[in-house]
Amino acid sequence: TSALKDKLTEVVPKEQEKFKKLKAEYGSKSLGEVTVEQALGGARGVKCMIWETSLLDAEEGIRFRGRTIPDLQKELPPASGEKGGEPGPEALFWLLTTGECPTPEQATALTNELHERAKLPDHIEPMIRSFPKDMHPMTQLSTAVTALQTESVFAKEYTKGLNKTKYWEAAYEDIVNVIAKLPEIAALIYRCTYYDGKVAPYDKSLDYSANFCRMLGYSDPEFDELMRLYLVIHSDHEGGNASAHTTHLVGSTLSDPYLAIASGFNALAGPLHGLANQEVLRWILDLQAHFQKEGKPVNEETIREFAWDTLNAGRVIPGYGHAVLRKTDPRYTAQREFALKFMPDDDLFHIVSTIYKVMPDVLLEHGKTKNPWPNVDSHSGVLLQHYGFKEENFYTVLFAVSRAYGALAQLLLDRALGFPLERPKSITSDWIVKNVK
Ligand code: FCX
Repeated sequence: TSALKDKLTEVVPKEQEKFKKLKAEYGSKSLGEVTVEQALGGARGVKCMIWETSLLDAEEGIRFRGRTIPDLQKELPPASGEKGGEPGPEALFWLLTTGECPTPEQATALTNELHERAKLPDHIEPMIRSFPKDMHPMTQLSTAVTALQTESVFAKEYTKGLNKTKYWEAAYEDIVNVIAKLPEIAALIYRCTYYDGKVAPYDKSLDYSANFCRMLGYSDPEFDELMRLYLVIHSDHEGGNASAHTTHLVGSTLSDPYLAIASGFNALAGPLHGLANQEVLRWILDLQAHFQKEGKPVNEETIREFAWDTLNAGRVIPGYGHAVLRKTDPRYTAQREFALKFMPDDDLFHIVSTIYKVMPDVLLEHGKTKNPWPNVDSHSGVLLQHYGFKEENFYTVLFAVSRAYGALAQLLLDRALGFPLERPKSITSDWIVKNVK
């Protein structure tokens, strides 16, 4: 049984009706023009995709189904069951897919459903164990999830001749199954790459995040809270970002959810996107080591000097700038608040705070980036380090586990709403010269 699937069976026909009306009423209206500059510039600001689960405002940041991160912290049930605790990604997934906040019972029902679906098929574990230790964890993740595609209900049913009206139901099975299996896959990659390959037994009495932490090898309840926060805030950032968009695009070919999310993970693995979190941490550690060697303190002046060295070498400052945001990312702020509460005296946190003081001015003076403020990746690594999670090459895998919740919630809606194959029009430079007046 699935409480969420039952709920979606009520919600989906209403959503289908809503979209039918939307098309009839607004179908012929314009969403704005597209300039040559936008076509050359990575389609920034071109409105041509529907993404129901979240919306990004340049000034205010992300809202999930209309809710800010502080709203989620108030309105979603805490995963630990303790008042004031962080909600987990299960409760968020309920909200993203149905548009409604779950009751504590509904959130728990989804946690249990995920536990029931978590077991990996036999071929995955030996495959991960056989990967070379120097294969990047994101490559391991994407390969393992692609190999998990043997389990796709959508692919099997489609081959048998699935009726279009049933697409979402088959997609639901794959989507919830893949989310359920990610913690063990990620934990296997982590334990095999950096440790003895032993993964703690799966504990169904815990919520998704706490069980994930145990399998990774962490048992501090504070770290569980951090993991819940982490998995919630990295999940969704509207549809145009590379990992979400890739998942949506690949899924639009009716490639099944396993293949679609593995493609999204490959996009997340780029240094301008999710991989920036590992780059940030490296940048901070390099900075620390550099000035230690020179016998200088890490302060506003030396950070400024190091930032200019990076910029003058033709590199970007990781963790700063954004394609849409024009203010401090509220996902950064949520992590900063966590740090102020749980680790106000941490050395690396102080460095992150000092970087925050000086970097916007440096980037403004540099004069290139449209957004001199920090993004989500600027803070996450330092929080993980505090709890002993030091392997920065793995950080993007945590981002990926979270991103699966958001990108797959929308993928479910894509199939429920009958969204077609995505196929924007491309043009050549000659076409522009000939046709654009
Ligand atoms: N440091 C130095 N230069 C930067 C910069 C930064 N942090 N951010 C932007 N710029 C530069 C760009 O490289 C570009 O230079 P160019 O004209 O020589 O090509 C110029 O400023 C204009 O870019 P802008 O329009 O502001 O930014 P884009 O939309 O093109 O790119 C990203 C957005 C996020 C890719 C860019 O700000 C960047 O490279 N940041 C550093 C990497 C990073 O933190 N990525 C994570 C983003 C996000 F939160 C996530 O997906 O996880």
